Amino acid sequence: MNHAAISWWRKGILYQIYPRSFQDSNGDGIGDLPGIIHRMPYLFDLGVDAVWLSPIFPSPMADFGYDISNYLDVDPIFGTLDDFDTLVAAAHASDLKVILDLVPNHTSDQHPWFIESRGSHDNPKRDWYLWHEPRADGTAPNNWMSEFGGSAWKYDAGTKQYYYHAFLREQPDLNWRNPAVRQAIYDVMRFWLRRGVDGFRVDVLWHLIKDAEFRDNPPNPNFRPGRPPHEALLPLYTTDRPEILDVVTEMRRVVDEFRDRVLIGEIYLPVDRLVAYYGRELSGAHLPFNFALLSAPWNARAIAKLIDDYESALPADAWPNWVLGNHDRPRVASRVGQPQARVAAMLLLTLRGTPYAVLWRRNRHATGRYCARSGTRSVREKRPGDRRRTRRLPHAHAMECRGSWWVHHRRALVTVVERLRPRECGESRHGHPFRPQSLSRDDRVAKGNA
Ligand SMILES: [Ca+2]
Repeated sequence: MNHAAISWWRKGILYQIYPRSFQDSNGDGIGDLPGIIHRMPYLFDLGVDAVWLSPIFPSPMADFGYDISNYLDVDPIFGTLDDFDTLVAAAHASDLKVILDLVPNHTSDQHPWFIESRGSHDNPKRDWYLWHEPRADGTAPNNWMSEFGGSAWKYDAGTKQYYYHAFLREQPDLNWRNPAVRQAIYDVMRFWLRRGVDGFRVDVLWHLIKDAEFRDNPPNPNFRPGRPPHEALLPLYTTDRPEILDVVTEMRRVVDEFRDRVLIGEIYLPVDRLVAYYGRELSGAHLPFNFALLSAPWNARAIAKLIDDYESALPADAWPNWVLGNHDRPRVASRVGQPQARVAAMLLLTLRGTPYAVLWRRNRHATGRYCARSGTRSVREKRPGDRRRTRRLPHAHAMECRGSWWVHHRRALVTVVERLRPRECGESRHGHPFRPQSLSRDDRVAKGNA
């Protein structure tokens, strides 16, 4: 392989910034774009190749910025468009790429599009969202459930119809079957691409298209009590509909209107379905997130099978990727223990493909499973099953590392494990040299059970 020719997103290291918590510049206690600009030398010093900014757009913050009320501006708490332009210029001056979060599945209920849409049945924007008549008894149109618990339908007394929201009721889903909606979001993408952004991480990409007939989702025979309530149903008619692949292809075309940009998809699906998002002849996402490691049983045989299955399922020439953790999930060390977390880092960085790892900064408020400020846990306790309230950790930020097979792994290992691990683990940088540990104990257990 000619490593000089491969794309930056295959060989680079990407650093995820949670702007709210990264660096405050004006003393209001909230991180902002000037703060990120101020910390550019730190990013250069880390040696990362790209930064991914979690949402910076105007938002009522019902879901920490994943409820957007204006796609074409910067929320005043983060700064201004001028600040953003300065950030991109400063980054590019040092060959650092900038990736934005794109949230196309839903807007805020305060977005002008939705305010218009809910105004009347004949408003031109009415069909931009998913409105439906109640059933004869006045109840919700079907059994679809919000990922945050309860019905996914919210009754609007003004127009006597329900609207669909896969997440919070303050996040009405856009109607991606409407061509005008597609063009509007594609124009949003172009707006930021023209400003110089190097790509997008697309939020809940597999959610965009819902069943045209609004059929009930079937019960999940494997549902276990204690799991989030929406898992009682299989999301057959609410996610991963066949038409989504046309949308992904269209998004890729928009990205390809500009040189050397990347399209990354957030997609939680089994491997066999996930790989479809690379698109026909790789016309889809460059990198559909492979989250399989997040839920894999932590033993060598299971992981080996997972790797084999994924590699076998990949389309020809598709570039693999592996996610060991992200901002939505508990720390890997909380799941497998600190010693195995180091094994996991070694595994991640030596697998073929682009690795993603979140290294939560050590926080003295961390408790139990979550390395986050103390408030996070109490939010979770207040809203059982409300995953996103917990997932958006306002005071934590994450390191994602990316590297291409072989050439950059050593660099990634040095950067991630040696430089950041001591802060992550709260250990002396010099007191605990990196010592990989084998999976043999789990392997023995597996053999013993065989
Ligand atoms: Ca601030």
